[in-house]
Formats: sequence, structure tokens, C-alpha cells
Amino acid sequence: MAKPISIYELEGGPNQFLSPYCWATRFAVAHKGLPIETIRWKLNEGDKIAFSNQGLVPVIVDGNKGGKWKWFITGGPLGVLFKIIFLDLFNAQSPELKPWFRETREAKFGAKLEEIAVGEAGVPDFRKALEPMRQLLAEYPYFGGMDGPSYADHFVAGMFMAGYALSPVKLLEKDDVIYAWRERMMAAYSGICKNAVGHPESL
Ligand SMILES: N[C@@H](CCC(=O)N[C@@H](CS)C(=O)NCC(=O)O)C(=O)O
Repeated sequence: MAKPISIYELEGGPNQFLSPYCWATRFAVAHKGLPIETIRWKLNEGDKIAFSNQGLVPVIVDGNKGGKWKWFITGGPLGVLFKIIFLDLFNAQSPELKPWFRETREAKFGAKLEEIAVGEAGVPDFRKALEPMRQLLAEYPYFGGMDGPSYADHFVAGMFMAGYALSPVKLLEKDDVIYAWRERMMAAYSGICKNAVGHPESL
């Protein structure tokens, strides 16, 4: 068996993966059929990933090769989801980290966490921001087309899995084409999603 690729991932509880970007990487590595090993990382542990010459996760280590996987962001929906789950993300931090999280995030955004977070009230905006994806999935089973998931699917599914890990809010209606697509993605890759800790009531 190949030596696992290690991924520095944002720490929740065991098997609780909080970062959409890390999820996209988990999917992509699983897509290649490669084993993966998680190195749990906290937001204030920039020193541990300094070898990647930047301060964000995911960082992967594959043998002696380390580096950051650079992805582009899907803009709208992830920004809205961030506001929906922001207090859950705060609450998922360890008691020692919470004051640091509050202080650095409030300084960065220039507002109280409670003013940034919108919770469930953000759902209509989130669903609206998914409209272009909905149109695509009405035509094709995957963002990558007919044949199966590709990186675009990994990235969007990563966003949903971060929501699942953190928040009980129902992001999708059952009759949404994106709902069926999410079910397909959550069943893919030998159950990497099934084994992840999250909020089943949010589905
Ligand atoms: N666009 C970045 C996204 C990575 C990112 O923002 N990761 C977050 C976790 S979701 C992070 O590491 N945050 C550390 C911090 O905010 O200090 C990338 O190219 O990988």
C-alpha cells in the first residue's frame, strides 16, 4: 500500500473536518485512490505549517514534498455559508482557543462575531447563490459532466461537508437537484463522508 499522503487539517473533534478547502483535498486524494492521513491542526499553529511558506490549510505532505494546494473559490455560496456557520465554527474551537479566535477574527472583520454570523437566516441567500450550480446539475449528474466527479465536484462537496461538520441548519430542500447530487457525493469514495462526524439533521 502506498505511504499515506498527510494533510494538515483544521481540527474539530476526532473525524470532524471543518474546512471546506481541506475537504476538497480529501476528496481529490480519495479520487486518486490514495490513502490519506490527517494531521490535526489548530488555527493558531501557523508555525507547524511554516515549511509551506504560508499560513493556511490544507497543506499536504507527500513523502518529502510539502506544499499548499492552491484552489480557486466558488465565490458567492461559500461566503454566505461562512456567515451561516460562523458561530458554530467559534463554538467548535477548544476553550483555550476561543478567546484567540474571537480576538483575531473580530480584528480582521472589524465587527463582533455575533454581528457577522447570520445563522439560519442566511439560508435563502445561500440557496440563491447556488442557482448557477443548480442549472448545471439539471443537465448533468456532476459538475465534471456525465462520467463522474471531478475537482469542481470535490470543491463544492467540500463546502457542503464543512457545513455538515459544523451546523444543524438544513441547507437544501429535498427536491433541489443539488440535494440529489450531494447524496451521490456523500456516498462516493468508499464512505469518506459517511465516517465523518457531522449533523445528520442538517441533511
Ligand atoms: N484560498 C485558500 C483557502 C485556505 C483557507 O482559507 N484555509 C483556512 C481554513 S478553512 C485557514 O487555514 N485559515 C487559517 C486562518 O484563518 O488563520 C487556499 O488557497 O487554500
